[in-house]
Amino acid sequence: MASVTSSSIAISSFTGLKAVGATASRSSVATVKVAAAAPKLSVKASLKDAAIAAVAVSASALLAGNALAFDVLLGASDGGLVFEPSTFSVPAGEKIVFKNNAGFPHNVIFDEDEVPSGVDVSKISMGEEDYLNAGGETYAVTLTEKGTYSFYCAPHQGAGMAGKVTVE
Ligand SMILES: [Cu+2]
Repeated sequence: MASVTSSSIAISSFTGLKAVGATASRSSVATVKVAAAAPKLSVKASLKDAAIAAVAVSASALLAGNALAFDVLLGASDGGLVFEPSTFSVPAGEKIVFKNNAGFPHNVIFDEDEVPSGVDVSKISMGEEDYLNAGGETYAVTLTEKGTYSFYCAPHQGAGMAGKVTVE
């Protein structure tokens, strides 16, 4: 378990940096709204206020932590041995958080034959012998190479617990 925990922390802090960059583009949207909502201010004052608003947006996004993450449940609430959703798309660089929900233990293993060329599955997978044993435990990963990735849960691969993510 120790290796799972340390790996999750390392990935989380790495994606924290990514979140800052991603927030910058979203902040520009907020800037437009602020300027439009304050027509009586001079142009100079509007720009200053907008800059302050942009900083506030960045800070709140960082505090939210998972604001830019895509969540996948491990095990359906009715006990089904599935990923929920099992097929999805995320923008390159967005954190994917796999969260233990039911029917655990589960894990997340990427299939070396079904990832974009050049991707090292050992760097994005949990260990075959590492499991999320309790409800609410998470495994986070960030995929930066565009393409389609197949993954499965080692204990439940035979039961069909598998999924596919397209990184766009
Ligand atoms: Cu499983």
